[in-house]
Amino acid sequence: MSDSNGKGLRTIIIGAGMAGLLAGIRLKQRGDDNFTIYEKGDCVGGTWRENTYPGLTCDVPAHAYTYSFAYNPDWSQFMAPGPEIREYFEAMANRYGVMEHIRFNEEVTSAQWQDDRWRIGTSTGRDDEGNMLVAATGVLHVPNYPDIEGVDTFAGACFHSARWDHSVPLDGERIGVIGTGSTGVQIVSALADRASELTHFQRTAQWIMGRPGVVYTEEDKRRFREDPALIEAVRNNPEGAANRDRFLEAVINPESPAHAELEAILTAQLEERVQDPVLREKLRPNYRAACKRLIFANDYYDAVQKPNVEVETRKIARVEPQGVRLDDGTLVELDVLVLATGFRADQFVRPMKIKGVGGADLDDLWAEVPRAYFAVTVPEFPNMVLLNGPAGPVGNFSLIDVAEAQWDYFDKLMEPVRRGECAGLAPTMQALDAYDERRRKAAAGTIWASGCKSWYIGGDGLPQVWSWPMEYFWEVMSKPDFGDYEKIGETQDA
Ligand code: NA7
Repeated sequence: MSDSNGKGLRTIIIGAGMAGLLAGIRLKQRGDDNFTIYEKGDCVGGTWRENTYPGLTCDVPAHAYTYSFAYNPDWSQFMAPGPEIREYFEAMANRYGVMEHIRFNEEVTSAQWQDDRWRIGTSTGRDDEGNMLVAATGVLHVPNYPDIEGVDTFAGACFHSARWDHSVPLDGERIGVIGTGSTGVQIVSALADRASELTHFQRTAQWIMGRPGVVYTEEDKRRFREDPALIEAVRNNPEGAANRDRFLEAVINPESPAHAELEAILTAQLEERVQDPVLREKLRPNYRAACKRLIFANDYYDAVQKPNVEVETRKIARVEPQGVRLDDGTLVELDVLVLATGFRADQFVRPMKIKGVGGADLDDLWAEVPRAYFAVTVPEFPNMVLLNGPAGPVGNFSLIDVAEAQWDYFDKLMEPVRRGECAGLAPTMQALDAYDERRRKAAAGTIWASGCKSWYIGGDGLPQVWSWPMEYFWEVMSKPDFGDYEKIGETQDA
């Protein structure tokens, strides 16, 4: 039972990455200590804990990839390296007193809405219960292993980019990298000067945008520390905002002048920066710009023009103990093989088993594709919020801003529950269906649906990405429409 301000209510948070920590911090800030964060790993950081590959860099400017309430004047670069971001989250977990709420090395394996509350089971056999369930499990956390014959027969070291084996020597080795997403591009850029021979196996060429390689000096950091308005200026830089707006226009409306301009900029960069016409044609995508998530890199074109680096576009036939056999019979001999082959982006909270009202199974509702009302809540799964959940704004923006808006929405949504008016709130199925129909229509008209393969595309063949202007997202997140929600369990002590 809750008291009138909901202090008796308990929150279970799944995941101690950026979004799970945010939920914990926000609860602490409202004076609520009644929560536990379950984390399957042994430290905080989520994607920045799992990914430790050489060259790991966030593709959003560091001062924008920062909690709105905790600026960091010490970012070393305009785009921060992964380890620094993980340290930032660790510092935040300590600063806001969230660390002691985290149970590490404990994975939530099941969650069930029963007797007007969530009951969860964990990998250590613990049972716990709470009134609210925050699924902050991240989007890209289940590695996609390629179905290439013979991968397990390779005699050297072979690992997925998100399972980097730091015991494996890289200097002077013959290294192969499969995959040309943002990860593969960053790894190749970082290893070009270290490998004796580096082969980048490319199935699909990528559109690549140069990014500022600005390194902040101690003097810059001192100025950021003394004058937070300078940080604001980076976060709200009108040129950056204008570029973002133009980019959004380009992806939502592929026939717009903004898209033509984007494609012209990317094409000019390719032509100016890659000298060898044969290599240039290998690197030229045969689909429209930004159909796949745009890659930001300032050193990839330089890396692949080094004499020890090869972009290999011939098809991979299989992997053999000595290396990669191409389908024309050539063997590329390797010591190390990195699988930068992406993630299964449709998993979200899965493989966890989640059951809602009356035993409703999330796997059933998500059989074709994960669905959530405005990307945050799910019918029959009361008081459950998905932070950075299905079809949210994942395209080249700060997911921190997105998670903060989603948390604020959930916080407002839970007011009737905190007041004791009901045990739970979930959107109606009608509301989800109506939203989803609009979403599908909008998604079908975006650049992401223009005919390339990418992790944005879901089981229904449509992009699982927010397909309207961001203003609309901020607007719908600013205030829940309670008319689309139903109360579950009119109990409590109101
Ligand atoms: P991505 O962007 O999903 O890229 C995966 C890459 O792996 C992509 O180039 C794929 O080629 C390639 N791939 C996957 N399977 C195979 C097989 N079987 N053979 C050859 N190539 C294959 O994942 P990333 O980790 O790079 O980036 C994910 C996100 O993390 C990124 O968008 C940022 O948000 C950060 P394809 O293009 O499908 O031909």
